[in-house]
Amino acid sequence: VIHPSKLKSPYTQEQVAAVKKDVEAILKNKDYDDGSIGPVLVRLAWHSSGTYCAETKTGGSNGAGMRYEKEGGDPANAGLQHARVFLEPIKEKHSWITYADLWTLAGVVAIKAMGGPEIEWYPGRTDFVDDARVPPRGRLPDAAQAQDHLRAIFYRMGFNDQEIVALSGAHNLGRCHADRSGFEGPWVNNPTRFSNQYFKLLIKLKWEKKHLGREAQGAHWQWIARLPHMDEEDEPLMMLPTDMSLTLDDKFKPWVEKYAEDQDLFFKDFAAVFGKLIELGVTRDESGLAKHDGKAGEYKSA
Ligand code: DDH
Repeated sequence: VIHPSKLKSPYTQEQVAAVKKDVEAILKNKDYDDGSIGPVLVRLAWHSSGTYCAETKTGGSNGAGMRYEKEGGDPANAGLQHARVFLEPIKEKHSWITYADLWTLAGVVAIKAMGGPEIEWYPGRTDFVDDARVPPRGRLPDAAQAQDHLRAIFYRMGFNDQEIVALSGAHNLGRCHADRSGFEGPWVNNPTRFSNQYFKLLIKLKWEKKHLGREAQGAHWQWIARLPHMDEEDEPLMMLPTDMSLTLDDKFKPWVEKYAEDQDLFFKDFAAVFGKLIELGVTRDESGLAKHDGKAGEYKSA
């Protein structure tokens, strides 16, 4: 099976560079959240990929199933319509790019622009023409749960414990919105700058349980804490039950500690694992285009 870098690209390098430039240009947005649409673009790339099931070879970013109500209307994807709407003018301008490629590329561009690592991205994803192959709901993680659930969800995609912790470091970016997930607040004090701060704070701060009283949305409580310089009126930082479970597990915790100590190691591992995430289920043929039957096989190495 051929590595995607060796396959024919459906787009020229100039075309890809033009889309990257246009994504970079829309990231800063003073009217949105913390001044950047970067975090929600990263979440779009992740949620479009994170439906993958290695056993049945279904789900994943190929197909751009979130355009359909079946996937786009999944409560787990609440809020991602904003990300898709932000990217629409870029899709209109560069109509040759598929949604599946655009959503994953935008996530990679956003991570880099927010100070994160360069992540390898390969083109060739194709869009479904109807919703027949859209993966079932319920494949994305539920933040109210703990380690066992994280393992069930991420092992299904083919990730190991180290990769689960590295991927979770994406919560350096962005925030929770009460009207989207039922949780609220940012994980770190500079949520538009990619770093290993999330791991440092997970270990260092004294986290307290805060009840949210939103049982209807499934969110009962989250963890909150403030940095020494923060006032009582300042919005506190937060951790989801799943985030905290990384520190309560013998296999996960050593990785949290390593990434808290060594930002270079975190960047290197994050780049590798995010690159793997956006390739899940993308099986291209010799023309460089991904099929929807999962038959073209998976590449092993370059
Ligand atoms: Fe996440 N995430 N995520 N996450 N995520 C939320 C926001 C963001 C979980 C739950 C939530 C990953 C893993 C997990 C980002 C990236 C990644 C929100 C808040 C919840 C809840 C949504 C809202 O209210 O707007 C859970 C649970 C897991 C897990 O089980 C590990 C991963 C792997 C990534 C990734 O990108 C690799 C980003 C970025 C955000 C911020 C979005 C925003 O709008 O800001």
